[in-house]
Amino acid sequence: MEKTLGIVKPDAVKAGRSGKIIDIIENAGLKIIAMKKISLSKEQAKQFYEVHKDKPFYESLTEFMSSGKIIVMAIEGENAIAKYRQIMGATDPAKAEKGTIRNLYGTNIEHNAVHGSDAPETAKEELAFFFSKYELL
Ligand code: IDP
Ligand code: MG
Repeated sequence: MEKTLGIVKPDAVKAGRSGKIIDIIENAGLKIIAMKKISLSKEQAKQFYEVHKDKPFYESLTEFMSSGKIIVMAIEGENAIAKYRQIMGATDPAKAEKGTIRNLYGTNIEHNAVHGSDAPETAKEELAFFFSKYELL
């Protein structure tokens, strides 16, 4: 069993797509073991995406991620990290496979509806960023 962090980003929350997205996650056989709807300050968004601090899109990405409510989810299942990345689709919705979350609900490479951790180490760090160990039981 593996855990990963998923986020419904502000674009998809604003567009009223969170229910559809949760449906896709559950239909893939993944379990949401913790979930909350929150707002990030600009500072928190910068901290969360610190790995991208030297990228040209860092400023705009962190502005976007702090622009409205997000839904953070702890997702659990067998190979949850890879499985959830697969149902999210490619970073750029235009390149995301048909039927993936980003293909269905993403707008562009930045406003791409969802986030997902990319490896066991980052999943652990990202889950701890939003959830206490008791919330993850
Ligand atoms: P990922 O979300 O598929 O793991 P990353 O490369 O980790 O993709 O990028 C993090 C987030 O930064 C993306 O989900 C997207 O919102 C944004 N992003 C990535 N590349 C670009 C870009 O070239 N322009 C604008 N935003 C980008
Ligand atoms: Mg990433």
